[in-house]
Amino acid sequence: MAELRNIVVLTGAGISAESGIDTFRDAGGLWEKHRVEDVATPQGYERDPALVQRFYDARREAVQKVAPNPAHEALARLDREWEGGLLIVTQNVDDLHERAGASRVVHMHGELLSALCPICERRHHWTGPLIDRPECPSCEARSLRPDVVWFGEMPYQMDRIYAALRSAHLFVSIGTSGAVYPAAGFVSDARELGVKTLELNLERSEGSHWFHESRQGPAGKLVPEWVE
Ligand code: BV8
Repeated sequence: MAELRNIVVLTGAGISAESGIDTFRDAGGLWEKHRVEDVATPQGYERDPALVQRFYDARREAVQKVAPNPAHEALARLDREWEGGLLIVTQNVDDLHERAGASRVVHMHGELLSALCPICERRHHWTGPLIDRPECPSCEARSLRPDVVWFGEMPYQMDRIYAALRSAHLFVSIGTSGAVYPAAGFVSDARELGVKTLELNLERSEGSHWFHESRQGPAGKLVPEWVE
């Protein structure tokens, strides 16, 4: 791997599965019989804010009770030791990459432990519930929402992500079904740029055919093996 200089890693819910966080495929529809596409939309929030706040309050509470797994730890080791360029682009809204020690991380779909004030547009580190409509610490408006990117909203830091893909030599996708865009399109973007592509996933995904190489297995086993 020494000859490769810049790496972009994309992670999805599958990398956190072995930490005990349900993936969307497993939890999809299980949570109060709602699909993530229904509760993770501005329309869903408009329609029933309490339902959506409860959905995120429950996940914000749960994420603070689990720990990073060997896959997060291996990526954090790569982050510390790799002298070349590295960007971990995660679709996940948990903080397990950071808690494992990674720092070159971008949360393109936002973060559970952050609350966004739609009035003053400031973000606040947030560990408690939002259901009780707490005041924004900056402007005191009582409209804080989860700081996550819902369907139909623009993912965060897309310019930075595409710049990293343009200068990458290797694109590795870990634990994602390839069901949600624009993240699911990164592999074809990378291929068009001549970037080597590798998929590490429990099973073949919707995008497996795009990858030069696709390995199946649990991230807790495949990621440490790949990082070594
Ligand atoms: C956008 C945050 C453009 C919240 C999420 C109509 C209108 C508008 C947009 C669209 C539209 N139709 C389509 C779109 C685009 C849309 C989209 O892609 N829809 C899909 C349903 C077709 N995308 C968007 O809307 C995005 N925005 O396009 O904006 C735009 C342009 C200009 C101006 C404005 C806008 C925004 C999408 C972000 C949605 N938010 N999350 C929250 O988390 O609650 S998406 C959410 O679901 C996750 O973040 C994640 O991205 C996605 C689920 O994907 P995965 O992470 O892959 O999880 P999944 O469960 O699916 O798969 C898990 C995988 O792990 C599996 O493959 C499994 O095999 C594997 N696995 C399991 N265990 C393990 C394992 N692997 C390894 N080891 C294990 N142990």
